Amino acid sequence: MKILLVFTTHLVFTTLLLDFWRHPTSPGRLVDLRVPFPSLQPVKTFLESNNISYSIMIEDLQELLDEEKKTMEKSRRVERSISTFDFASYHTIDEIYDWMDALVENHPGLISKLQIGQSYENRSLYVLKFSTGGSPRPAIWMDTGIHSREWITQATGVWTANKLAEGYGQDSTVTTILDNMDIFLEIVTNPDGFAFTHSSNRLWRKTRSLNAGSCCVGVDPNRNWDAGFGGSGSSGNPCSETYRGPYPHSEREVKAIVDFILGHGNVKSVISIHSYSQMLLFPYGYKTAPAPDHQELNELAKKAVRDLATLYGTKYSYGSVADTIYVAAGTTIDWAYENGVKYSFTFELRDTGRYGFLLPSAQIIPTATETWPALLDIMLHVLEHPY
Ligand code: INF
Ligand code: ZN
Repeated sequence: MKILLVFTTHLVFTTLLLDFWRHPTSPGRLVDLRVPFPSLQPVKTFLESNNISYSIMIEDLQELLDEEKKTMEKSRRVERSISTFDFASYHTIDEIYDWMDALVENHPGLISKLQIGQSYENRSLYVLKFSTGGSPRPAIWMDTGIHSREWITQATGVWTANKLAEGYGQDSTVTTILDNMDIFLEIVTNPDGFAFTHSSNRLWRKTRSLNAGSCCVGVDPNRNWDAGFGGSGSSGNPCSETYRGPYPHSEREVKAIVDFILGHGNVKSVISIHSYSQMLLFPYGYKTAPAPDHQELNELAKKAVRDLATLYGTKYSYGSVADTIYVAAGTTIDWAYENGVKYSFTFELRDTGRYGFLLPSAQIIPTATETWPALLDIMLHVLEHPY
């Protein structure tokens, strides 16, 4: 009976073009599902006849998409007229890349821009380097937007870069951190996907590489890493949102980071930022065994989410990926951890599904602001626990 239900579920869900925003984990856990209008009635019937309870979080997605577009256009007009950058608005890749150049120009002694490679569609992969000298200092790696539709993450990356730039020499914590460590921040980690979310499909998650023998495009760049590659929680089907790719590091966007981190040789922390679900996660994801540093990472995560909540009361859960969400093979933080980066974390930023990936831009600054103390907790801990 159970097997039959799983089987029919799969059949129903694939033919109805359903999009899991939050994936099914263990039985009894929540899932978030985007349902195309023509599939609405069949889905309701299916759920009701199987006694599966549900509630509607977003009545009309198109309304939110239209709203988001309108808000962006309005902000763009204001920015043009007074030539400034609006941190409370979502931006295109060109706008973000231009802003990065201006930031570097305004902080020449602190920030530089590195190009670590090119995307599948030949866009530049840029990393902001925050450094006060003496390389190779112990370093923190941060990336946002590896899943392109998670727009709150690139926006938080921009805000955080600005906060670091303004904080050095002003804020004692930032100054201490940057007097002793370097920070590398890749804001648009999946530029092809990001451009595609602006041009064609706001909800695109994967890269944009073509898959041999399939008409489906893209690889999940958070299943493409060489850590338990090919294991459960990743798919071998190019049409899946969690397609792992043909081999580890097949994606240029992933390989560029691998080469950078290994080439640097002194990266002590990797912080990979996703949305949504309000979680702070650490290894492992590809297996349920606790990481050798589980206790220390767990304590640090606990402190970070407590400090995050002090601003607006935003509640985060925390723990290993496998314990907290699901087993997922081939992820960034497992690769980093297995390659000697002890302090490897993934944030899942706001919200818990009310808006999901379409978080209103009014929440950009509150989200980035509350995340900041959690980031500082991790960085300070790294500084105080050299290894
Ligand atoms: N969800 C998880 C995913 O990639 C995030 C994650 C992070 C899983 C780290 C495993 C390890 O499936 C999202 N939403 O992408 O952000
Ligand atoms: Zn993600």
